[in-house]
Amino acid sequence: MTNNKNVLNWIEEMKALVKPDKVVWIDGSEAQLNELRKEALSTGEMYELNQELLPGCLLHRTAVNDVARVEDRTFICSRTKENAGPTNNWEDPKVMYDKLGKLFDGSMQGRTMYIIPYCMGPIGSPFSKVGVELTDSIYVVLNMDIMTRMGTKAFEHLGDTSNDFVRGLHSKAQLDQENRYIVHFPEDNTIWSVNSGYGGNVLLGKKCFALRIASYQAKMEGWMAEHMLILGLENPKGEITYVCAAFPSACGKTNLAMMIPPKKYLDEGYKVWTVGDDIAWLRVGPDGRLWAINPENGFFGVAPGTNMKSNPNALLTTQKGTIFTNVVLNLDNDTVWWEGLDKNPPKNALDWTGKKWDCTDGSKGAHPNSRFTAPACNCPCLSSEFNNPNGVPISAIIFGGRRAKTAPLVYQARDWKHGVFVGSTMASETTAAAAGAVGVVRRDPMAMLPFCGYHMGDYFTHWLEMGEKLGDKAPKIFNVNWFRTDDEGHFIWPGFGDNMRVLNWIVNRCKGTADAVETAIGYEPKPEDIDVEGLDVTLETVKDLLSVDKDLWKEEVKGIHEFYGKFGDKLPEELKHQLSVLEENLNK
Ligand code: GTP
Ligand code: SPV
Ligand code: MN
Repeated sequence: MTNNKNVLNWIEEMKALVKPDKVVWIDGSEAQLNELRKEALSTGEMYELNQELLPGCLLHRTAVNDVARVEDRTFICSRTKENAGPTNNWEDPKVMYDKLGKLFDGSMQGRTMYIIPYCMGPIGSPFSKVGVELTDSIYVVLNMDIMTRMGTKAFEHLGDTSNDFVRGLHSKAQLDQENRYIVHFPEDNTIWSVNSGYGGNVLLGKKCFALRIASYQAKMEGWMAEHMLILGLENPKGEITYVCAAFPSACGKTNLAMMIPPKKYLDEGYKVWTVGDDIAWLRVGPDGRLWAINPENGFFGVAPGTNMKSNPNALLTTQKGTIFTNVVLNLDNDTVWWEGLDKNPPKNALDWTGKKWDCTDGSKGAHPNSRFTAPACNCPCLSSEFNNPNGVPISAIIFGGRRAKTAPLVYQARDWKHGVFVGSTMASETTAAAAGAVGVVRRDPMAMLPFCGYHMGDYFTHWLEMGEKLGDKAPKIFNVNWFRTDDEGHFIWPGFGDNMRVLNWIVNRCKGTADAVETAIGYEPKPEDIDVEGLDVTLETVKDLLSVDKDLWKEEVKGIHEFYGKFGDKLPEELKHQLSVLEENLNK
């Protein structure tokens, strides 16, 4: 399939290590994929769903101890500890290669090794980059087919001589939790993942390559790899404004990217187009603006909470050619269910672990981090620019997270530098997307804490440098919070499609047609400029959602000081300055 010696030599080396019984080159053809599907069905790795109701759809269950990303077992093995920085786990690459070498040694004996060539980004785009993943999992092959441009065409994009490809090695091995490692060697363009079978740990094109390795490449090559959705908002005149938004895992990217505006806006002619729901690669274009592509080709979305009201476009996207992981199986008709899909949980069903499930006993049927892997081309609101090799020009960058208090519904940074400060000080409650406690507030700069492949202080510097390059063509930067709660813990803002009302203010700010008031933390809309017509939300509530509680923010400043303290000399002076400005503003 390729004559590229760099690829062939590396594969030989890895083969000698993992010692597979058989090797299969994945060409991406339907015939080959069908054979693999058949095999996975025969071994029970996959379960075939109702082919009339859900054509091409399959169900998979992971091991019960293997349901989310494992941040404490994820390493950035830069040559020096300094280069991985204080927010990443680090081990000397030599020591790590040695340690994992033992786990990989013979790990594919009695198994088949699949060689997956894949391209992140449209084939032929100057943004795009190739990876090769070696794996012993058919689940990985079938998911990579949905999530990337996979097969022979990826080798064609790479060419016969290039060495610019990411070397990914994955083995399920024994799915041993104690020996589970997700390890990145940024200077070697290499990822080794062992003892897991869960999405984010094993679909190496996604977080491992497109964020951790790519963020390092981006720093070296002068671009950006970010945990961001990309959407286009079309107004009644047919003008489309593109924005990116960085929210931590399970904080609403897929939902915002596929949002359906409220009826009133639809009637006026507003539309939202999805370019991406998780990752953006951004470059300065020939016109000096920031341009973005989505390196992925599908969506690996959170199932719970997805329904015809919250996100109809996502649900419709999953009705064919989709792999469901860790959801409920309805035994009556071989369809799937999860919490928040509808109010009729199936009576005759298996839960995500494959055990008979009694929906009345209060237990959850689907895992909170159960997911669907769905082809982008299924999405009813997919942007016509999805495959554009040049990407789309970005007018705004939106940061956001889950904050019960403190962060207001929306505010705008005074300029790019202040925006970098806002992004670098983001905090959010943890979710089920990663193993560990849920609902604990932690700092998650730019939603990249688990995904930055180098020293986060250098990452902040890189953001500031990108701002210098962009000058007055830099996107405007905003922060949003859909998750403020009342005293009973209920979300105050309706969220989902109604986030359009906030997005509209953001876009109008970019166009220079909306007003703002200056507060201690940045520019906010006038409460009456957030349109609440048709909502059960009063002007008073909007005021409340926009309020900046100075005491809470003074506490916030303490937290930021503590967090910034970690970065020592690597913390840019500019960010220290921004923090002192915030302190001054709060004391005024
Ligand atoms: P990853 O795929 O993990 O990166 O997550 P994501 O950022 O794409 O999050 P997603 O859109 O899948 O949403 C995660 C959860 O947040 C789901 O259960 C949603 O129902 C919920 N959610 C999304 N948007 C909103 C919102 O505007 N308001 C409220 N209250 N919940 C939301
Ligand atoms: C996330 O956790 O941010 C995800 C899912 O998008 S995973 O691919 O598992 O990282
Ligand atoms: Mn994500």
